[in-house]
Amino acid sequence: MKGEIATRYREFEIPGTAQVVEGNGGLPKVRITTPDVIGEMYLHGAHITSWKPYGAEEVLFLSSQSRWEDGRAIRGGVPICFPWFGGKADDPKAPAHGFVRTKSWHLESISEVGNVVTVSMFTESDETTKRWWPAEFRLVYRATFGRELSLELVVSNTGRTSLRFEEALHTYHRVGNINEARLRGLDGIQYLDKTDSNRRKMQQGEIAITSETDRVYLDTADAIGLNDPVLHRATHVIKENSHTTVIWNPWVDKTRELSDLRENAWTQMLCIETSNVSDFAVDLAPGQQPTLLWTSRLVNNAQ
Ligand code: TA6
Repeated sequence: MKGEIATRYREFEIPGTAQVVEGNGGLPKVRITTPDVIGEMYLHGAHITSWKPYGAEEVLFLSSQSRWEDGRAIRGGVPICFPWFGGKADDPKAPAHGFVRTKSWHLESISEVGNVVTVSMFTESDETTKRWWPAEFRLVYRATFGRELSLELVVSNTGRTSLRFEEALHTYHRVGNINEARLRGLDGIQYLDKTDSNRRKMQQGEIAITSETDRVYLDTADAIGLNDPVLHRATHVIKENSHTTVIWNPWVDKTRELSDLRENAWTQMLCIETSNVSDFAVDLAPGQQPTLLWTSRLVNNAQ
């Protein structure tokens, strides 16, 4: 298996910088190593599982109990939710958060400029996707690894009819201790509280996580600052063409319900999800291709 993956993807290799190797569960992953950054991205779900800018600790949370198999989502890193977010409104049997995070994507290219590496992957409609969603589409995802991590998700409507979808980059940020972490950038923004029957509420001031938190912040394009006094750093999340931000921490009980999260994992993770969901689902005419842009940069020792 090992040799087979390396052989199969040899044409994409950049010696000493980027290789496709066998990852967890035998799944192929792109491993990136430059003087500026270390990173990992699986073809399974085009799923980024590691981003470590030079001199910094791992930025992304990855569950030690994650599943690594076709048809299952990786727990942690950056799952891509598409074409619906959460449950599918008209089909309770449909997979949560859509189907692109549980399928293998195609590797399109790996390129390097200076110490910055861009990996491009794509997936498109097929017999399996049409079982759940009749649309014709193509997704291209470009991930640029450097001292910043930049992600571009380009959705194309390759069919003849208009389509509507939701999308999210469901990023799991690693924190030193969730009780100490603080989020800025959503003050005065309305949100739907999924832990309280989707009641509409207003955010006041910065966010401290003190219980299960599952909120969809609406009509916001603002940058987010995650302050982490335990890891002595702040992470800035900047976005474009995204009108909602989801904030999630499962806390104690919900963590117990999730078999791919260990007992106290909730203390070390916080999801900040750049998205277009709920009232901000995207309508796409044939031939159109909007790009969801997400960039994160670390500011060490911000405290
Ligand atoms: O983004 C928050 C959320 O929608 C929560 O409701 C929670 O279910 C979480 O996603 C994880 O979903 P998953 O399907 O990965 O277990």
